[in-house]
Amino acid sequence: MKSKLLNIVLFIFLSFFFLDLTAQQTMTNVYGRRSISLNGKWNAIIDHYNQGRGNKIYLNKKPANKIDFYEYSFENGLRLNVPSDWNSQQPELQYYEGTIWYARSFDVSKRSSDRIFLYFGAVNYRCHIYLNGEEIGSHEGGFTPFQIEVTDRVKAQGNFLAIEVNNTRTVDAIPAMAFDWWNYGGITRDVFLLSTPPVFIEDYFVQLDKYKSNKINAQVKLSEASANARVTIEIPELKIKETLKTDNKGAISTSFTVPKLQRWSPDAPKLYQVSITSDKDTIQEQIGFRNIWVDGEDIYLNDRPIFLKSISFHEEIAQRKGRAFSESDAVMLLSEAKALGCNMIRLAHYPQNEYTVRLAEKMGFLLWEEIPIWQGIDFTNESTKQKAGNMIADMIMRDKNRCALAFWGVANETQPSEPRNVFLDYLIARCQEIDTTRLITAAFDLIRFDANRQEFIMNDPFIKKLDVVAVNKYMGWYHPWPISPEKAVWDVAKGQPLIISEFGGEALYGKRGDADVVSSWSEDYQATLYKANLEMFRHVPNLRGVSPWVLFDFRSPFRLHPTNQDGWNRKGLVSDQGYRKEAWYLMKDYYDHIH
Ligand code: GCB
Repeated sequence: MKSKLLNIVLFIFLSFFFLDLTAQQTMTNVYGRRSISLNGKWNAIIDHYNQGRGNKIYLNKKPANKIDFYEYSFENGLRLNVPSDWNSQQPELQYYEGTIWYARSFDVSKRSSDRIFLYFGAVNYRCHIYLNGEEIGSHEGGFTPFQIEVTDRVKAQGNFLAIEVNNTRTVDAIPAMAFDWWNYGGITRDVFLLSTPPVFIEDYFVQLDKYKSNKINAQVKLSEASANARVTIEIPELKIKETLKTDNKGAISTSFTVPKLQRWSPDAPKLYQVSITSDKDTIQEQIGFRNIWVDGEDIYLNDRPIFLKSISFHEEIAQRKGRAFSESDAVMLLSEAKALGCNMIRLAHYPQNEYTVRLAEKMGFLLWEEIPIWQGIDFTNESTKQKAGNMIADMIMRDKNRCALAFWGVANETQPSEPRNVFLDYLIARCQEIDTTRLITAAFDLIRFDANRQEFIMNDPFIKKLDVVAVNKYMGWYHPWPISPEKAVWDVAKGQPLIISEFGGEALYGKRGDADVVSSWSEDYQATLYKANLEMFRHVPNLRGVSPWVLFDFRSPFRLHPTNQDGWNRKGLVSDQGYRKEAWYLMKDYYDHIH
């Protein structure tokens, strides 16, 4: 009893302690703010035995007299690009998992009343942030943004910023100990200093009503919870302009009826200029409007049933053997998906950078975005559950104004259990606290062939909680065919729309081989596998979309075969050198003909 009490006291103490240092939810539309980029070359120190924090290397001390010495220096050592991963920047860092310190100096010329926020697009996986010798925040989670207010901490000149980054895999992390992609460490996305007026437009949510094609709903929240501040929303092309006064939470909520609206769709990705103005602040961005909902076994986009021609990729540029992080990286990844004839991207398996999300919307892709609840997650761990909830909330807060976003994915390949159900219920609730307009989905790999019924079936009652059910099924690769593809009958998620969210097999580009032999790792066998799967899809009655795994070969320490894999997952339709494999053309033909 005593020790239980002690634990509770300790828990409360630790919660406060960590809360104090935790980074804040980011403001909406960072790319529309006044900002100073802190991207570029940073100094770095590899700290494999975690000595830096104890030695307070973030103080960046220099010997001042004859007896002083310091066993570190940020100058004249390793230099790393930010953003980027560290693994691709030095051969000896390829497999590195541990701590690396990043540091740089910066100056700030600010208007006297400005507030200043330090913003990170993503740091993988944990980090502590030190400014001018003091720890000012920490963050966990490798794919979501965070900010820390530094208004009262920055000087006009000579600020010293140090970030202690650690990408060690742990059982309580998300993802956890093993996953099928490279564990790229570092400051992997943009770093900015954002400046705002004292009271600024912190958050807004402007989207078309889920079902009504002529009703735009808008909510705006100021950074200060005070009533009677004026907020104006304007969409000039739709002749919308309305000024409202905030309630005592500093928020407004309204809706507009628009008789003539051109809705966004993959074929015509129309966006409108939206501007929001408050007393001292103004922010603009391009927003699109569309309806997406489910009725029975169909998914409706703008009142018409749609078949989702999807593809997945990791946030990686294979040729560079590193993380993708820039707009030109996004152009590369998305152009290949466009060429394949896709109307959707399943962003695997974590929120990818905002350049990709924003460009995908402009290019006409629907998006499925998920957090890395990828196998092996400890569903019994309460703090992991809280972390996952925060991650999904951060993802939605960042992207909720992107009409391209059609799906929030809560998990990939989980096994039924009570703790799993509680965990996923919690994630769905966290999604719906912020946004009830998107479709909720999750990918399962539990399909099996029932020999008595001669049918593919799945037994996981949790699917009833989802708008759309998704399954990953590797027929012809991990599972030999128990029946020929043209006879394959599916009785899975009847009454709900179903997406085959992964299928495929590996082929080493340029390798010819026996088209019937799985272990030939040949383009010929991969093509056979695609033909068979595409045939099977014709017999899945509630199939409303497919998403082959995967667009590009990607790096993964999961993959052990020395010659055929060599640390790569070779299920790509495009090779690590950017060449299309035979199966790419089969998929292209399928997408060109299915509607
Ligand atoms: C899966 C996973 C995906 C893997 C893939 C594979 O089911 O969702 O992340 O990369 O299988 O290649 O085995």
